[in-house]
Amino acid sequence: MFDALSERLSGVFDRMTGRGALSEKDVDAALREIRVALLEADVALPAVKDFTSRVREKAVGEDVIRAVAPGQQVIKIVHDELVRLLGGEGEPEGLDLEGEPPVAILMAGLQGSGKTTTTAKLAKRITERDKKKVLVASLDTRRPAAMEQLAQMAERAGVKSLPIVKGQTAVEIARRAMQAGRLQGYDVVLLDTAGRTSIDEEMMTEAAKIAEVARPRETILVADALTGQDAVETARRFNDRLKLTGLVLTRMDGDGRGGAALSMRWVTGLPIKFLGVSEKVDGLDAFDAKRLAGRILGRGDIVSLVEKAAQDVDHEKAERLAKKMAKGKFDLEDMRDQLKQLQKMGGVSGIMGFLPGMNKAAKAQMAAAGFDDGAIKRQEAIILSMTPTERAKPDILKASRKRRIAKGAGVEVPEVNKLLKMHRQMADMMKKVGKGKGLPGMPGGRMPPGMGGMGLDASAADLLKGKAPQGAGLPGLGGAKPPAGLPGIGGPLGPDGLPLGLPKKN
Ligand SMILES: Nc1nc2c(ncn2[C@@H]2O[C@H](COP(=O)(O)OP(=O)(O)OP(=O)(O)O)[C@@H](O)[C@H]2O)c(=O)[nH]1
Ligand SMILES: [Mg+2]
Repeated sequence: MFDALSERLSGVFDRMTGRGALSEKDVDAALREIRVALLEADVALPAVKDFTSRVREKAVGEDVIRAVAPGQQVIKIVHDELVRLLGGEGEPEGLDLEGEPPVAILMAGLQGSGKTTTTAKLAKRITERDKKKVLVASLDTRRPAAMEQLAQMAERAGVKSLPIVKGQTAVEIARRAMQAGRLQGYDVVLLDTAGRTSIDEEMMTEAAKIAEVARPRETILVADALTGQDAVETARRFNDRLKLTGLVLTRMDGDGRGGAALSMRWVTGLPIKFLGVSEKVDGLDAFDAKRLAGRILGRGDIVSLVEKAAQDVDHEKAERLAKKMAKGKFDLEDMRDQLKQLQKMGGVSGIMGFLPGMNKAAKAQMAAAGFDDGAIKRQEAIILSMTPTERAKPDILKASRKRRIAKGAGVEVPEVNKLLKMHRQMADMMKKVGKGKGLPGMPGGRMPPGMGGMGLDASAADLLKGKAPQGAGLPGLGGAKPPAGLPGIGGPLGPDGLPLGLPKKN
């Protein structure tokens, strides 16, 4: 299931992340493809419309993280919206088993949807995971051998089933099951019902009577995911008549297109609680929207990178640095903060692949220039070998101090010089920015304050206008002229390769 959808979305994402900036047009084109992919996966049209409009709204909204490429951010947005479509974040809900025992759970659904199998699966799960005493009972008086089927499955699951008494009505069996539950100290009674080929009046009346007798805590609709939108329509109609509390989608192991699973929550508003994934009694998975979205999109790495980038921003430090920069100050301690920030983000290797404008050649160039995680660590070591006074006033660093520092950091003196030169260049640029001169190549110096490695406040408008703040926010990383201004390389700071987010100019 979802294979075709996964593949299509993967194609869309590849095209999106293969480039630096994304224009509004690019986003719309990607959304059109996503829309087609979802429709082909048989997702209900209104759900698709809602989904794409929400993604668009966010993608052109303000919540953009500058340290991450626009394409990746769109993937994260698509991911988050998919999670929402499937039922939202948070713990998988499971069943509500609260209340005075025996707690009844009523299973409903069309013929052959998997009610009996799911009843046995749930019974096993509740027995084993929730450590409850569970009784199952078949109210299926319609199909010959239906009761025996449940009894056999229950035995396989290691769960007790209500002894079969021929000739009773479904309502009578329900009453007997609840009585047995009470008298024999069961915690949970699962009631399996007869399936119909369609929802009819008789079935609904019977279901209502059963509900009256058993007072189920949960009424679960079992729906066959392979039937696509039919399953969704069935669920909607069931829900109009019975007070459903949740859904189980069966045959998720089949090769359906997945549209039922994707639209179910949106259309019915009911939580999907479990997924049936095989014919066996242990073939039941707790439903987890995040996990399923991850499986469909298959871009867990990018999603977690964007999440990490958002989390790792140290706002307070950023504020402090912004203030210092405004005064034209940027000492070695600040530079160290930047290096640390870079490491937090997974180091150079972790970030290179995600930067806009970093093609293979640029990466090779950077590697050749010796810009790697080791270099960052050495630079940090050099700064750490300095006294606080030296860090605050690097001007006092003469030959003897440099020798001491180099020794302390396990490097040669030229590397200390390189770092100092780089710091001077960064500080010079900070000063310029602080004095409001803006930076060459930066449109009007229009970069919001975003320090400590990345700002959260770049306007998406910039991203979409193609002014992707390439690599901005990372110490000298990224940009069309890759190695420029990279710590460890000591080249001049490239106009595109800003070492820091820069304060906004008006
Ligand atoms: N592959 C797969 N097969 C399933 C799953 N759930 C149920 N089945 C199969 O679907 C068929 C019907 O399942 P039942 O549990 O008998 O369905 P039912 O809704 O009780 O059917 P009726 O009582 O006749 O309405 C059986 O062959 C099951 O083994 C599932 O998650 N995956
Ligand atoms: Mg059955």
